Amino acid sequence: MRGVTKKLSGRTRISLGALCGLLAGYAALAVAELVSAAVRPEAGPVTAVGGAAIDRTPVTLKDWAIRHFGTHDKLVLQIGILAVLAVLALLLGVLALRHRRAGAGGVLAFGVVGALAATARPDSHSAMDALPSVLGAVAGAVLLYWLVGRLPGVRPSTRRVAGGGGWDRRAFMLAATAAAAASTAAGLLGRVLNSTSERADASRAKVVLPRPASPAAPVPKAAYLQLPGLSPLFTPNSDFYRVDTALVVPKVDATTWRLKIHGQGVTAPRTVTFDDLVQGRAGELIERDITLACVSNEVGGPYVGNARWIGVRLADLLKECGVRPPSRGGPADQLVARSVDGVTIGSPVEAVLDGRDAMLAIGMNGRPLPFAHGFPVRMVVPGLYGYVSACKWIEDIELTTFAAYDAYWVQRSWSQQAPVKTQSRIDTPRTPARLKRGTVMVAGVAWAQHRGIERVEVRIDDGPWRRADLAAEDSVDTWRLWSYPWQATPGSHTLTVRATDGTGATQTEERTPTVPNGATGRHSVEVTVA
Ligand SMILES: Nc1nc2c(c(=O)[nH]1)N[C@H]1C(S)=C(S)[C@@H](COP(=O)(O)O)O[C@H]1N2
Ligand SMILES: [Mo]
Repeated sequence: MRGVTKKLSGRTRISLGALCGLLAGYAALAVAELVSAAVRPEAGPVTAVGGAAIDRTPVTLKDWAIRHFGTHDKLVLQIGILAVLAVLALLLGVLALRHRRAGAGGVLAFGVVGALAATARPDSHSAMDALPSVLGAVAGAVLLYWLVGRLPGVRPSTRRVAGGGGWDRRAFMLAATAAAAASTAAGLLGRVLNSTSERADASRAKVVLPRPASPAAPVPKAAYLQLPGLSPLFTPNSDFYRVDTALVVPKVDATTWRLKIHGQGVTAPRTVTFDDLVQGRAGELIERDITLACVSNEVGGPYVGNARWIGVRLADLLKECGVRPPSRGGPADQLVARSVDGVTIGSPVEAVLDGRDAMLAIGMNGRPLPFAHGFPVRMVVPGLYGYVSACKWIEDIELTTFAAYDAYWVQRSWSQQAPVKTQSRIDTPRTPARLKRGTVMVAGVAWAQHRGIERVEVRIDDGPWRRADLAAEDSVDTWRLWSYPWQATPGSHTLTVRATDGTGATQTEERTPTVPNGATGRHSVEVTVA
């Protein structure tokens, strides 16, 4: 007799069936990963299904995810998808014990789902995007059919029947191990190929940021304030918050990048290259310090940062294309920016052309834009939340009306118009600090982009509002650092902050949620003094 023949207990059979399912699922994803490297990294089934899930996630759940997982929200989603797939693969494996064809067919069905998701993505321009899912599923289905066939009692081959329902355990384990190893190799190779986007990397490495025709005004020394726990005036790129829908950060080759400007009232449509921007052929290069804020930021939250941007003044470019603001008879009141991954962001044309430093940014804190922050080009408009102004990986600008088109986030219940709300945050101390009596430096940031911050006040418990010491203003578009030396007394205390903007309006006490156009309310921290 060849190999070890022995009857399997029901439970062992089920475990082995489940193992076959898992291996098949693993092989399917690995092959899909490898194929996606040849097609397009974003066409992989997990990325495609994840992207579709993000687009369909109810706003409250998305907001909750951003709040709880922050920048890890996407990782959590991917792990979730993999966990669901693992369970389904186990079940298909067990099903295949009885119905080998049905099990394999189930794997193919998942391939169809992945293929549909991949080709339906807004950034999909080719039916080729179905290939990773389809080929992955075929590999998984074939493997499942074949592996399960080596288990006893599954459409037994005449030879094994002769063996008396026994099975060749060693041969099975060898086959399973070989399948796992081959899948791992394919998956890793795919990963490596997918993570190297040589052209985009090379194009970014080659960028030499131009000298701006209009440099930023020198930052007053007194605008800086350094205290332990306090945000720096400029947020380093590596610490800058990131909020977007991209499961795979788009890696765009700057040398082939193009931006198309067209639409209502665009009398001279134009396509600009990265070189046009760098050489100043698309408008004056300006350098400005602008604080960016996310509408999903809770009171006291982390989704706000300040950077020095270099870019082309958007108003110059738009005027050259013939665009006029609505107040001067222009037909379009909405500028819709579209990114390479299909996300659209709608900004008021009036705001973009009203003299503020709206720009097509190519530099962030002295470096080309990081890929995660929109390389090669993104929009920045002071005074508007990111979701209505700061399109990353921009490739198209269309002039239209708010009546005619709802941009990505607006379709998901956020407001069409969203100027940044005046906010202030206590960076130090943080709940639940335990402090020593005596002088405690309370410090933080306050922002009201394009209106400026005029005053920041701090209140201890229910006491009177006291003026904090404001660091000097860099510009009306940047946040201001502040501090307040507090004589801490023993006990539990609540410290609260409020800001007043350049128009004299004080931040409201009323608590509103982030949806639909930004949270209001005051930030406070709880501390205990011993
Ligand atoms: N293409 C694209 N651009 C985008 C987004 C996005 O999801 N896709 N998110 C916007 C949102 S909601 C914000 S707050 C800012 C965040 O920019 P950052 O990630 O560079 O901080 O980018 C904006 N631009
Ligand atoms: Mo945002």
